[in-house]
Order: sequence, then C-alpha cells, then structure tokens
Amino acid sequence: MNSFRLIKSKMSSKKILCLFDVDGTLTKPRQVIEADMEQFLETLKTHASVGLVGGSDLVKIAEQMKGMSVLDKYENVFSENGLVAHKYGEEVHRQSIANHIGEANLQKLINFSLRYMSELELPVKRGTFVEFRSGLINLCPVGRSCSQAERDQFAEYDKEHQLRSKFRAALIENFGHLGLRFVIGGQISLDAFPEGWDKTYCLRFVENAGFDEIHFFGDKTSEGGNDYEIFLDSRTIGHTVVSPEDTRKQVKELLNF
Ligand code: M1P
Repeated sequence: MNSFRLIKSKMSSKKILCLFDVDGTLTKPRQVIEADMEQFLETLKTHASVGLVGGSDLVKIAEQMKGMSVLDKYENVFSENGLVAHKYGEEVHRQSIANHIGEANLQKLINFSLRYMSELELPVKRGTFVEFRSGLINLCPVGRSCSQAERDQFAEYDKEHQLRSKFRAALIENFGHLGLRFVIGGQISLDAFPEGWDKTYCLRFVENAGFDEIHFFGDKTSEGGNDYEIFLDSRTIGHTVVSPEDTRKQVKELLNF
C-alpha cells in the first residue's frame, strides 16, 4: 500500500470529530452558509462526526445555518462557546453569566463599557451596544443594529485604528481581576465571559464520547481571538483557516476525499 493509501486507510478507521467555528470558517462573517459548503458538510458527515462551536447565540447561528433545523443536522451544536449546548437536537446545558459573576459586578462591567464606548468617535453609531446573552456579554462599539454596509465600514475602520484591541486592553486592566476574559470573535464586537468559558468549554461534552481525534477549524486562532484557546487545547488538533473555501480544502486534505 502506498503511503497516501496507508494514511487514508488509517484515517478512515478512526472515529473523528470535526468541530467548526461558524463565522469566517463555514460562512463569511455574519452571512448565511453557501450551498456548496452545506453540501460539503453533508458529504463530510459520511466520513466524520460534524459539530459546530460559535461565539454567537443560537438564534444567530441558526440564521447563518439556514434555520433551527441546524440542531437536527449536526450531532453537537454549541452556541455561546458551548455555554448553551445541544446534542442530537436537545438542549443539554445552559450557563448563566449573571449568576456566576453577580449583579453588582455585571453592572460595573456594563456601565464601564457604555461609558468607554460613549467616548469613541466612529464613522457611524447605531443601537444595541451591549447584548446580554445567557453565558456571555457582547460589547459592540458601532451597535449591533448596524446595517451590513455599516458593519463592513466599522471592520475596516477598526483594522486601521485598532479600536477593539484598545477597548479590550482597557477591559482587561479594569476587570481582569474578576477572572473575566475578553476576546475578539467577529467583525464588530468583543465577547466578555468568565475565565474558562471560552470555546474549550464545549470540549467537556465531546471529550469522553469515544472520538479518536477531535479536529478544530477556526479563523480567529491568534491570541485575543475567540478560537485561540480551543485551537491550542491538548484535546484538539487545531487548524487555522482563512475562509470557508480554505476550510473545505483543509478538511479534504485531512480526510482524503
Ligand atoms: O464569530 C463569532 C462572533 O460573531 C459575532 O461577532 P460580530 O458581530 O462582531 O461579527 C458575535 O455574535 C460574537 O459574539 C461572536 O463571538
């Protein structure tokens, strides 16, 4: 058997989980999954188990994956980093940041963030600067109700002015002592959550499920990005991707199909 076929046969006998970030990995940021990627995941399911782990809440992940049927399509769907976890379509876990850090600290964080964001001068500002989710708080200087064009404009402006990195540094300085972590997940916002509630959180639901290998694919794998910890975790084999096309290419190379 040549080495290519040997690798292929070894891979196919293994029980593999491919765990995917959503934004920038399966879809363009905050966009709906394209038909060829959807088809690709269906084919992949015949070679490996497929799971999703996004920083967004379930509603946003479902919007991007063409509806709540996402829960039936994939064995494991982890929203908010797995702080809300679905297995075979059933919710099996839900964490609460409010219970964990307490109302007083929560309000300090929200008040500080609103004050900080109120002093930023941006090309445009819209609404919903703080989004309270079950397991994390999303902080968004431009406001989550911005249009797609305004979102793209902010993303460009942020690249030039590093607004989110500076905001992140201020948050770490003021709230790091509370055991809070701040990461840049998408194009326009930051996520805040307690230490350990990053994407590695979801691994507790799959690490003892009999997989020989857990491969993680994400685009924000550098320090400060929301894929960083799970990418480095010893329970996963991490892959950095730069686009949905790149994800497909890397998965095909890995599983030889
Ligand atoms: O990619 C995951 C991120 O997606 C959104 O980011 P943004 O709106 O900044 O593009 C948010 O839902 C964020 O919480 C999440 O981590």
